[in-house]
Amino acid sequence: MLTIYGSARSRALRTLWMAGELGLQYEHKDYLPRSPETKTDQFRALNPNSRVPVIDDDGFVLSESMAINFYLAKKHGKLYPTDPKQEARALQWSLWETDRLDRQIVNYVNHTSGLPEAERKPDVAAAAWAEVVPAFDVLETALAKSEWLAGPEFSVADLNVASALYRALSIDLGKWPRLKAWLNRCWERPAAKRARAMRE
Ligand SMILES: N[C@@H](CCC(=O)N[C@@H](CS)C(=O)NCC(=O)O)C(=O)O
Repeated sequence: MLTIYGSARSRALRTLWMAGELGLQYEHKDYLPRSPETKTDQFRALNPNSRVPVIDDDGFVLSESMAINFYLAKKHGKLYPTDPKQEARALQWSLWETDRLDRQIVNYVNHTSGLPEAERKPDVAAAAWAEVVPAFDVLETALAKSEWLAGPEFSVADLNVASALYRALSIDLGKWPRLKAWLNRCWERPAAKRARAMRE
């Protein structure tokens, strides 16, 4: 039995989207980040970082959203590039996103619209945006060469990067038309819509 720990209002959104793509049955422990459930000894035994998502797949416990999606896709033989070069490309984009965009996009959206006005810090938003813009430029250039990030079709690479860019759906992406079209293509998938509905 697969158990997914983490609310759709967290990075577990990525895991829930992947589970939907693969048609998996799972138990959902709908824990919010920093909730009391994530501070228990029982949860810390699963993830000493006290963070979500975490999965327990018949006793195989794994954290880190990108790694979880690679594992699930590979195990179930779907959305996983079998060619070693495309597999490496999928890893490249997932690691790149974690480094260049994961926190930056959250900081930008939180400090421009997400947080209550009194808690927003314009300097944090500006610093985040200064990193988001060149990263979006990189994606725009890559998507001019290929419709998908790792190979000829939608894969774990697209799911990992597009799911992490959930908050970019509320940003004006007019400067990056290919990025905008790709993001919409990804989020129009039925499993993406179902995951999104769990959050909104
Ligand atoms: N790199 C980790 C990040 C996990 C993470 O930071 N999760 C957030 C929720 S989106 C969390 O649980 N935060 C709790 C905290 O900051 O204490 C991943 O991608 O899974």
